[in-house]
Amino acid sequence: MNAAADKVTVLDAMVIGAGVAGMYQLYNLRKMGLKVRAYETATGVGGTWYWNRYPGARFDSQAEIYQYWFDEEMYKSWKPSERFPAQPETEEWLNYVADRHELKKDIQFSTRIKSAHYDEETNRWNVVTDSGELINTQFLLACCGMLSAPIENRFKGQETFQGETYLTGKWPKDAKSLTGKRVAVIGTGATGIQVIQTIAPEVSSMKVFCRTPQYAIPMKNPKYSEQDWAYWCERYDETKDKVMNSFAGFDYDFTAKPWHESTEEERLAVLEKHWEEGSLSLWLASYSEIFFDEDIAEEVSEFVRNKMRQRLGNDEKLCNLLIPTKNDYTFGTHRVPLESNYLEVYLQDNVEPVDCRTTPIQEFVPEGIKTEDGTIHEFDVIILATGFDAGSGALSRIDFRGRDNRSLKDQWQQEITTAMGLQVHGYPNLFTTGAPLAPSAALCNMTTCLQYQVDWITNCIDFALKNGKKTIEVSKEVENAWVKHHDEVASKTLVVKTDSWYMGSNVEGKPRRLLSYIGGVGDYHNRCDEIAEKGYPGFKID
Ligand code: NA7
Repeated sequence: MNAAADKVTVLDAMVIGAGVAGMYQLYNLRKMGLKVRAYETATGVGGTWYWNRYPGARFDSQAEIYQYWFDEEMYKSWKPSERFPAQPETEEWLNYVADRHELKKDIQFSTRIKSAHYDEETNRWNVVTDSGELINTQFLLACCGMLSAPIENRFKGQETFQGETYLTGKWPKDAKSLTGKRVAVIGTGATGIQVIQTIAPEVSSMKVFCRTPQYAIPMKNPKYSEQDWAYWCERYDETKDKVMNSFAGFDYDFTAKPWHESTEEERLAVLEKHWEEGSLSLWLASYSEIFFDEDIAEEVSEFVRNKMRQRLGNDEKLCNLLIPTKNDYTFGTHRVPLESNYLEVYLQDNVEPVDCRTTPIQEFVPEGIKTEDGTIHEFDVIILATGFDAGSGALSRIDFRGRDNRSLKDQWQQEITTAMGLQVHGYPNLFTTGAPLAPSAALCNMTTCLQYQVDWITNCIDFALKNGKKTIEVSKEVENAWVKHHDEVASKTLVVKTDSWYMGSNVEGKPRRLLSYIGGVGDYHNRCDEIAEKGYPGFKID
């Protein structure tokens, strides 16, 4: 036992993570009067918005809804500069939230949690940090993030490359300037697209290693004036209500007349209206049929493809490389990225796409990247925008042991299950946010779903404590019923037929299951509310 381990910090509740969810969880539990502390690996608050400081990082939810709803004055006093603010502003905002509510004094930074073991004798959790510090807590709140475990070692020989390698999800604060550099970007997901469009004007040359193409939608990102923000402040209650009840936690929802009841002109008008909107509404508020009906999905896909073809000047080679076909997947079954002049980048002289479908990356070499055709592509900098072990990844990095010493990581290597993404049977008093099988990332505006989950968890703990109880554990029956319902809803959609991180297919060996609940945020809230209103049937509260 080292010196740090001599002392045990005893808590009522411990929060892991100080991102959007962890900060709010800390706030809530502290307000309840519990002795609570949060632990965070980073040196500051922000979670996603701390780590993803890559060029061009910004959210795809509008500023008026990427918000907390527990402090109206705070909403009104923070004035976003534009509709989709970039990472620095969002990190600043989360610091503003933390400072306004004096959260930092209860957050221990620069600390990674290594293990958390449940003690069945005392009904408490014993947690160990990377410095060997011990924490003993009754409740454990894992707010570890949905997309916070970047995949770091995708390629053979990565360490041999002699230039700079940057991982988007761990972009260093002191990253060197890319101006005048020969740069490679691997990955054209939502992240890669933001990087590519942002750095294209400054690098001397850029090769983009493209594999699966994306249906790209142009973002409209006007600056927000005082008057613009005053408009949203007047609609505070209305907007809050809308986000909590819509399909995807946004302030827009599917309201168009059903596809089959509409004329061709009407459909086109709806699609054009959403296209002009310049947000994710084309995906999450035009025709819900795109999630279920292959023919409709194909027609909407063709609408998007046509727009993309025009932007690429109908260049056959670029169109073939950058526009998804029906054989790839249809629009909306994969995370839809919002972008700004992303496609136009490929028309620049200093940008060259490399087709990873015909010439996959073989390995990294000291000079750069070797593709399977034997070509060595030389670079000064390689940027990895290669994604995350989503949902289960961040939680599996911690050695969680529940009753009977069961391991969450081992369980999830076999099958990923949760009850509403909030608890897992066998792990009493452990609650999770942003976990598999809850609505998440783009199928839910993250601030909406995380706040709801935190509120639900807080109320559940409050219920137990007010009734003089010490432990809360979801039954296997409730968990099984949720998984069954989740799968039934998911199986009706085209999303489960498409490979992407939504299905865990970007991580070798990961069990396949849709990681986000797709029954709709409003529906999820109704189901979870009902459980709470009925006194948590199926939860063992002792
Ligand atoms: P994504 O969406 O998982 O994208 C990762 C990208 O990396 C994607 O284009 C992958 O191509 C590509 N990739 C991964 N491995 C390789 C290899 N070996 N060769 C070539 N290309 C590769 O991650 P993001 O970070 O962009 O987005 C994740 C979420 O974060 C996003 O949806 C937002 O919600 C925020 P593939 O598709 O596998 O062919």
